[in-house]
Amino acid sequence: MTEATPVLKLRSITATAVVVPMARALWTSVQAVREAPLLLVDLHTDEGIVGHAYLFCYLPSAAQAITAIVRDLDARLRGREVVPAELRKSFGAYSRLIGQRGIVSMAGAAIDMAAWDALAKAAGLPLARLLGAAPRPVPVYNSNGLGLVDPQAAADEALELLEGGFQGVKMRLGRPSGRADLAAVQAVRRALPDDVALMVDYNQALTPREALTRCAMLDNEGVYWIEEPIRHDDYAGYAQLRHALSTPLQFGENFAGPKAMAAALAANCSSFVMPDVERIGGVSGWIEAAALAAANDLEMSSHLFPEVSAHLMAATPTAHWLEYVDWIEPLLQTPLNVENGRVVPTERPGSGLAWIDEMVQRYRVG
Ligand code: SMN
Ligand code: MG
Repeated sequence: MTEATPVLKLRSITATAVVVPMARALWTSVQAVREAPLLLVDLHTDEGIVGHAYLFCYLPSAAQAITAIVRDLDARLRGREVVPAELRKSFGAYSRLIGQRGIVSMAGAAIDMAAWDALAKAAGLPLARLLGAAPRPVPVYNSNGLGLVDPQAAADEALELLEGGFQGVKMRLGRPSGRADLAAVQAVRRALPDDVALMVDYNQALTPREALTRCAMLDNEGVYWIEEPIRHDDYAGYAQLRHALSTPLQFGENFAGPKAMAAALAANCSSFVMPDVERIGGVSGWIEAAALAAANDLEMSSHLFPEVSAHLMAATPTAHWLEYVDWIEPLLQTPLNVENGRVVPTERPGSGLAWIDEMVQRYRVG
């Protein structure tokens, strides 16, 4: 018999804000993102095991605000056992009055992810195995770059993004006119091999009326999915669009927890879903979301966080595509391995995150 896994005691939680230059800028319909504002969260235990997680904060100021929330939670959770369900209850009480959305819920998700990482390390298992799954290959699309650039530049960049064997790429849309978007989509589609999936993402740029016309223009252009054409919470609008289009609709990065996802599924408004681990409630929230997707026979992709998502997708019954971005890579001791268009979580214990301290110091802010 092997020795029982020790119960971990939470000693402290620390947060470190970094701003990491991105190899390829991301020109979305609303904002050009050139640097990744990340928050590294470390959960220290009395047993010496450290659980790691990170957040993508969208705005550097949000990283500072989340740091203050993590400090509150550190004071509240010190001395507790590292048991995600219990930590979640405590976080639920802490955040009930302000509400579990936005940056508050992101802090809770980071602690949940770090706790699961620590537990997996204590068990000597990769996170996928701790969740009852075998680390298995998951199809991955390259979501770096490919913003609102002119059609030729987009076509050239799309080809560059296939390096490493990617079987899909995602381009951002939301130019001033539908014709300009169409020209870019046609140029990229022509440049890509037929068997490479082309996803497109509006980042909520269109009104429901614009979306009906502009998405219809793309309906026969070999697009794999149309992502967030309209406001993320306009479920009636999504249902109407879905009815009007033959190209699948995709959304979910803005689901604020599994209950929001359940409401979207009840409205039967998307062909696919793609929750984001920092907004859906960390690993614990993801498990609930994956069960919802499975019960509804809905294919589920991941949003950002490819390292932990590789483990989560391995444990997701209806796993579809993993979204790959390389933003945190300069800080990682072991970058994610993409081979033949697939990513396989490693057999190393935990969720696969370990920081290069020197690089953390280089990009540290605040
Ligand atoms: C996205 C993610 C993060 C920052 C900007 C845009 C995008 C995606 O919605 O799905 O990758
Ligand atoms: Mg998106």
